Amino acid sequence: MSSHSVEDIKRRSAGLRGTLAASLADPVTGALREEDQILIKYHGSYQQDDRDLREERRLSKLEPAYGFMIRTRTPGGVLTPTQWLRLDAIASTYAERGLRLTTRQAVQFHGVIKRELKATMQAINAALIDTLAACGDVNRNVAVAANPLVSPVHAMVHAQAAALSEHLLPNTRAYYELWLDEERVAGGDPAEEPIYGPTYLPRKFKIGFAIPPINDVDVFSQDLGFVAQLEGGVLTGYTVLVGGGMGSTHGDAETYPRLADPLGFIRPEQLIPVATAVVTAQRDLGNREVRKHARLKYTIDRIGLDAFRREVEARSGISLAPPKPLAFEHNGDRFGWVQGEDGKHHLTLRIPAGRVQDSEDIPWQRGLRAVARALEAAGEGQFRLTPNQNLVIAGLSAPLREAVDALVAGHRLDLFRRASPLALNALACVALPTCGLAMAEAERYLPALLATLEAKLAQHGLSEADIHLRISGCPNGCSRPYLGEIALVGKAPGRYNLMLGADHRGARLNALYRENVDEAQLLAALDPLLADYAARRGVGERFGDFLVRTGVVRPKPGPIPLVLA
Ligand code: SRM
Ligand code: SF4
Repeated sequence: MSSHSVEDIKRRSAGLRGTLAASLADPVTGALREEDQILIKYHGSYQQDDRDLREERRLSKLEPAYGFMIRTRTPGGVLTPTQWLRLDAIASTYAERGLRLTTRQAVQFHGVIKRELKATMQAINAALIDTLAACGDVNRNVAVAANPLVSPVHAMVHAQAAALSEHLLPNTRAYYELWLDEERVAGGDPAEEPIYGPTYLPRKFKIGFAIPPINDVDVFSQDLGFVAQLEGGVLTGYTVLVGGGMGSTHGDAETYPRLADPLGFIRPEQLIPVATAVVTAQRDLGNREVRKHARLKYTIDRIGLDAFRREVEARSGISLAPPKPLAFEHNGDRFGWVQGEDGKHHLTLRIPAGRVQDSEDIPWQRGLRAVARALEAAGEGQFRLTPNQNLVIAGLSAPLREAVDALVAGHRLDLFRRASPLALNALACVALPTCGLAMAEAERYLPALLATLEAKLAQHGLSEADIHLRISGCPNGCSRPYLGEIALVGKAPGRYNLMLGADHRGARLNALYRENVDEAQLLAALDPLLADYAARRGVGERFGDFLVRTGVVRPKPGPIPLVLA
């Protein structure tokens, strides 16, 4: 849909209401009216159809098998055990394929049918979780480092991130009227949208908080990133980054992944005014003519970083101090038990592609239900979703740790003890059958791809090599593939662009190495590179760094000079 149409739909929507109520009530179809398909995103849901069934249904002259994806707004991915149990029950009652933990610390449900959407939304809200602004041209779920080691700082940063998430919510009551039966105030909304205005943002907007030395949120990929600065364990402020983003379009050089640039340094109490200034600057300066060029990264490339900084300073009335050096050691998650600074125990579990669904091998959903019940009964602990589709069982006393350990082992949830480093760190987006934009498989292909690549690594004596693999079903980049040392970006069924050479800190983008390869061509391309890596790598040298040092790929330099570690 063109920018103009989307802008018009937003403007005419009466605060994101449109004709959603009528669309939902229409019993003749499982779909919504076209305009309402746009508006429902702001309520945290997407209309999709099962692509596996498309052709069969077309031939049978049936409408597509429509189903809705629902995404939670869960800043920093923090859930109580009771909330987890509620979401688990919702997945079993209304959705298909269990719960899906996302790359932005949300839970997604897939395949909810239209006539059960409202009941599902109500059940989510009854768990004190909402889905407002989880999708659409607004600020999305705020991502926060999940690193359990630094729990006191995590709690502070998480509280600020949650406050920012609330602050940036749309003001409209449409969500509460439509899903929770709130009475509409005569004459419309009591308040306008002071932050967003009548047409919201030109495009989606993403905020992430990192706590060094771990860059688990891939902070350079966010529109707006905050890197916590700690002195003696105390939060002294944030280095602000702007203009990251992953999405691109095949064959269109004017769209590209981009890493965020450092804008300046702020004190903790300056967070909300500065974030608001960045959001409103993008609201007013972002491209509303061409949606493909509407993200903040293009605004910054168009007007320049200095001009953008001046804009933010003028709007916030705050002069930004120079950015601090950023000391990241790695991105991704670290698995297994750790004892945090608070003395509590935390367990990071590997959940392949974030899919919490019982399989023949591992009863993920049943096992995590048992863990949540144990936490709930003990009255302690949290579930924390990570930005890499994994799960931290956080904040346990020693006795509860023992009980959880037994449950985890009993249900075989301790995949992190058995999986290869390659498998532990791999990310795959959802792709088929639900994603309407997928050009190739990702999540469903991941197990077979891992087995093939693990065999290839073993041939070269590289089974223990910690190589970051990411796969996306299209160039939109939902698994942040341009930050993978090896990445596959879907082009067509069974075919991918092979990208190589990102680093381990999320601070260097990879580069295109081979276009449109199938699996055989992929293995043929990787084979000599892996042989060379096995023979000539330096001590501790990562695969991505090796490929850059040896000139196999020449990625554009990122904001690396700032990264000290
Ligand atoms: Fe995404 C669109 C799934 C994180 C960039 N993304 C979609 C849609 C909604 C497809 C659509 O528009 O019809 C996908 C739904 C698939 C499904 O069936 O569930 C989808 N994105 C996801 C998730 C579930 C991937 C996952 O496997 O975990 C992630 C949900 C995040 C969340 O909880 O909010 C998800 N998407 C991302 C990320 C990574 C991140 O945010 O850290 C990116 C890259 C960062 C960025 O935004 O630049 C990302 N998604 C996109 C884009 C490209 C945006 C662009 O600037 O070009 C699209 C397409 C679009 O917006 O037009 C997209
Ligand atoms: Fe869909 Fe593409 Fe995102 Fe994968 S990267 S979930 S295929 S939009």
